[in-house]
Amino acid sequence: MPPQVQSRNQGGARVLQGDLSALSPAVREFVDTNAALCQPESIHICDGSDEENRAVLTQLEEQGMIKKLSKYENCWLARTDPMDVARVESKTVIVTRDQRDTVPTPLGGGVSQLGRWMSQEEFDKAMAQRFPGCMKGRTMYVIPFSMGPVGSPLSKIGVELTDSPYVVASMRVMTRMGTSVLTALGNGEFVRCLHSVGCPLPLRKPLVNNWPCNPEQTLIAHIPDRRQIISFGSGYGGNSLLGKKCFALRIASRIAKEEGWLAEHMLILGITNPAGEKKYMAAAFPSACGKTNLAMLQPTLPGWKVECVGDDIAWMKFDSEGNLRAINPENGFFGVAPGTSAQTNPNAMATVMKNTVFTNVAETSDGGVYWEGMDQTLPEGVTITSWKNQPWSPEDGEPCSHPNSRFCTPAGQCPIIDPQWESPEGVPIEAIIFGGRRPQGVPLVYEAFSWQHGVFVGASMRSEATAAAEHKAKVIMHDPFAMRPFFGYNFGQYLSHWLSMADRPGAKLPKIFHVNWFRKSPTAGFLWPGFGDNVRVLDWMFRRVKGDAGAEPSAVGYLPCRDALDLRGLRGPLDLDQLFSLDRDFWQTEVQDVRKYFSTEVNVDLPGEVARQLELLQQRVSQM
Ligand code: TSX
Ligand code: MN
Repeated sequence: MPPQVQSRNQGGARVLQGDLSALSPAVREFVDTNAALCQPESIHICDGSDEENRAVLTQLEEQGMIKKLSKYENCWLARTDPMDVARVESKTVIVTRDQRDTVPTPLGGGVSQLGRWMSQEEFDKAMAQRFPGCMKGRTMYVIPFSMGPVGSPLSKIGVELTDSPYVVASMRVMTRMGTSVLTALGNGEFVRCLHSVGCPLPLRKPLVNNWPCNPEQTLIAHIPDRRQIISFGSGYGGNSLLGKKCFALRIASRIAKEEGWLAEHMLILGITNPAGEKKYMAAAFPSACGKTNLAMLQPTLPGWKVECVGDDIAWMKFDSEGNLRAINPENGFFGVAPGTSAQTNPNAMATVMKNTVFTNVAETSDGGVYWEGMDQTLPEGVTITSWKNQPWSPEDGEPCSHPNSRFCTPAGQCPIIDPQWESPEGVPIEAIIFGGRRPQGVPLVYEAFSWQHGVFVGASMRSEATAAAEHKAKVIMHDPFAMRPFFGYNFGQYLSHWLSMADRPGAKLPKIFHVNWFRKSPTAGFLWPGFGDNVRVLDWMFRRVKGDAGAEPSAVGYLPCRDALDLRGLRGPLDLDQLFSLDRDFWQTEVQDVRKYFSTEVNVDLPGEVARQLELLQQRVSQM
């Protein structure tokens, strides 16, 4: 037994792995303070090794939290408490001195849709109600992690304290984690992340599915001024893997504003044309638009190649040459499983065949996984167990997998991972794509007239979303920059920050585009085949960036000239007129809806330039 196994911290917690005295004074102080508060039985400083990972997975298996999937290599299935299956927006808050530093004040005094503010006093009370003794009988894991390649000038370091071994296993996939991060940190700054499932031992009531959580007391709080994230009561996804939405979007967007860069909810892809020229693009889509599918696209046009840098988050900064350099701060994909298939995303399917933690998907009797839209005919005699751990058949009427079920899988395993995906200087972004799921009115693609117009296009983003289970109707929701749940500060100030990029001397501003793969004909179905054929749209953007594709101005932006889209080899007929048609009534209504949204939700914090872009759009529409 190594000597440190005997050691205890000041509060009496046994140190199971690692050496507290080897931590930097600031990390040590962070661990000691929170161990004293949460009173864990033991402390484990994560080193990120394979042996540690095996031990954590074995422990999870013994606790009945995960199950080995015999059909694959090192793959696991977790079933959560059905009360803990998604991010909880209503319980996610940002703590600042003034409410206006977090959210604009809605006109008429309603509740902002652009984030939730909590006062320091209210937060202190909430903290004192939840954290004292919350880790009793459990191990507190210390997870040093890097968002971005270890040592990259664009990367940032965090330390997450958690009582969930599921979080340890997931953070090892989603971030760079362990001893190398502590070395890179030295005595530098880090984001302080504290997480507890909120179930001290002995339990006050029995667990559901062996999944500890405390839904009544769930709270996910961010204190950007102190670079702190404090999460209680949920073990799931973005609520507990604090490097992802909490750090890489909410806290990072605040840091980015201060430091002059951008932290965005964007995929990053590399695209190579048949001549071997390569460009990088970043794209923001609301949920249910197939962002991960686009990030891993298999092009149908001969000679084209798409490679994946990231599927969810981009950190972007102009370098000294004026190029916008982007890194993917993550190390894995935490993707929605349902809808992923060999047809829609063969590269994702290949990625998840090993070293993957699945959560809330269905299980096959031969030790595999299953979900809605997997489009896989099951071998004779193979049966399905649902995410709720019940025998399942298609006639049941309920889905076998939870609609928000996930795979958590290493990015490096993606067959088309970009050779530069871990480049410390980042990849040069030449186009930014916004998009939405718009069944009516919005053309397949258009290009913004200017950076300022592009910022307006991002601010005006809307997408069709399946509303809450109570009302089945689909509604077109506003989701500016696909960041609505993820802004780390006032959206009006965020828009000013985006606009300010145009004032940077020497900055080569990327072109900005808007796409809509989902336009429908009033009579038939989708007007665009989508998926691999989307490369035809990327090809037009690629040539626009190079300066050799035709475009004509319209009310909404530049549209491809008649012959500018490469449609060779497209199967089936295509109604280009309908796909690109602009209807004056539709766009007048759209302008009114966006105007109403800006004035109620952004109110006095709306930058004058964005208001001006709305006026310009209205004028162009009225002249259609
Ligand atoms: O991901 C999608 N993409 C982007 C792909 C790179 N999806 C799935 C959305 C749910 C997450 C799409 N669905 C896309 C798309 O481009 N387009 C559509 C709509 C569509 C669906 C089915 C067909 C066509 C369009 N089928 C046939 O044409 C046979
Ligand atoms: Mn996302």
